[in-house]
Amino acid sequence: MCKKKIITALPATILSNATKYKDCISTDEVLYLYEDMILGRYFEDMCAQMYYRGKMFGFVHLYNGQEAVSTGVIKLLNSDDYVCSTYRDHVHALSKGVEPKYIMAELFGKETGCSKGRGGSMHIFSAEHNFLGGFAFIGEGIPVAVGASFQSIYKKQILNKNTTLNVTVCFFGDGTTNNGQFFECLNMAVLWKLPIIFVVENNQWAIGMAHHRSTSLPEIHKKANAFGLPGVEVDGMDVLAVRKVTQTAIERARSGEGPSLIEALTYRFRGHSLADPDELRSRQEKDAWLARDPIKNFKSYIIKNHLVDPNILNAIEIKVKQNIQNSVNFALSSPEPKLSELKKYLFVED
Ligand SMILES: Cc1ncc(C[n+]2csc(CCOP(=O)(O)OP(=O)(O)O)c2C)c(N)n1
Ligand SMILES: [Mg+2]
Repeated sequence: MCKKKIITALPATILSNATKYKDCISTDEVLYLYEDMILGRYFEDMCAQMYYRGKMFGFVHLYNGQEAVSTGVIKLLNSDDYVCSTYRDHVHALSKGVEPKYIMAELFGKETGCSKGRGGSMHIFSAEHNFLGGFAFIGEGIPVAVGASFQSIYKKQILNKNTTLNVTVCFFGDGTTNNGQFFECLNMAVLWKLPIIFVVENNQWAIGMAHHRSTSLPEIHKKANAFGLPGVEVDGMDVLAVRKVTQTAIERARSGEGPSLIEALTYRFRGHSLADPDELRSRQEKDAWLARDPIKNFKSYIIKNHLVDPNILNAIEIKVKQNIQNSVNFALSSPEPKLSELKKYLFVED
């Protein structure tokens, strides 16, 4: 029988690397990153409240604990770059610039939601932001993201459109890397030198299955070697470390050199979904990761290094809370979709 292993620490090489990334960052960048992380955390906390008050239906998977990954990666993208998410998608959409009120309204099933209230939590979508979704099936987004990156390169190289090569970022979890689409898509991405970045958010668990019990080689980044693309491991609780490795991957993709894989080691602070009592993970393991909270750590780093006046951080927190309250009010006061229009968006209309 497999012995229970508690994953509490990151590899020493990762931890020692992380501090050296924290060198040159401007005050504006610090504030930009901090605000995005706070937005993600407060938004999800509000979702939990609203879910338990019966305002949302179906499964709702929250992102608490993983904010450094979304912020560290997406905040480096151009607005017309693509992001493909999973069912844990609210915060990726927020980082990509989808307004919280449209996501909240979607979660409430309202007509004003970003998917017109027909999608819900697992199907956040915004064509305007090149945010490709929101997918309930694991691994479903990977081929979609490969398709998006294929059209980018096709436009530039075959249709000779003289545009900047768009980059696609595809997020998925550790458990998903045991699915076939992952391997098939790494193969195609390398073969066609696609401008795509595969970001594995290794939060150590796939619902109640511990990562090391379900996979042949728990160091996922090493699987990239088999297909010939760079695979790097990063401390996913350190926004600056994530940002640093993403910069390299974006430069590679944008210049036509091809795909990269980033494995971000992280942890979800809540159960798999809001319906999960979260009884399978040990207290000891949870506490070890909670002590590495990416937002608290980034805040104390900012304060310790006198990067920003703490009052400014407090003001950001108040502003974000107000924004989220406004989003709830917007969602509450928005209309339901009309029953007669239930099938309205199933097919493209002429
Ligand atoms: C194709 C498919 N098989 C099984 C499931 C059931 N399922 C939902 S979430 C999940 C675990 C995914 O874990 P991981 O990829 O690590 O993502 P995380 O939830 O940790 O973010 C599974 C197996 C599914 N949604 N789709
Ligand atoms: Mg996982």
